[in-house]
Amino acid sequence: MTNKIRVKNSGLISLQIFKDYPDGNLAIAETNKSIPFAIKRVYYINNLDNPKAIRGKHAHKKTEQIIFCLNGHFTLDLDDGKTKQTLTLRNNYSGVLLGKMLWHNMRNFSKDCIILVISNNIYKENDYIRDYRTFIKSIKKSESHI
Ligand code: T46
Repeated sequence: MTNKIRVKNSGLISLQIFKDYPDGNLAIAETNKSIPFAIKRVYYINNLDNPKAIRGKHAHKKTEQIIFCLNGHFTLDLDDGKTKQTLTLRNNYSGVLLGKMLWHNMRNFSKDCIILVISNNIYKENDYIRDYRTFIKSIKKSESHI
């Protein structure tokens, strides 16, 4: 994965790791240490057997999340309304911040892919923008208020 994220409201987040080779590695996601917000929700996505699946296809109005690939790999498309960037996430100890108003798609999953997401908010469907034209309109509207 690149260490240069060009889209707004994103960035790489590295977990603290204890490497006990060959007895395993221990990675820690702790609020106000590696994780820059108070964690309210954790969910994971597995059984990604459909090679044509595209997940995400939305932005969040306020919720901030960090997405990790715990196993396998997948492609993450990011779009802040101006800049677009595509990353490949592989099983490692760095995640990508999905800040507010950042359109994201996940696709091209390996069959063994496991995605972990840490969120600063409980699930609220009204925090999602699931229509791309509405997302672009909201970005333009917020820019006109600056
Ligand atoms: C995101 C990406 C990275 C709930 O009821 N509670 C939850 O906490 C979540 C995450 C989902 N759901 C329901 C809503 C849908 O009926 O589960 C169903 C599947 O969710 P969705 O289609 O939004 O899944 P993804 O993979 O497209 O998106 C998910 C998160 O929803 C989203 O916030 O940023 O992962």
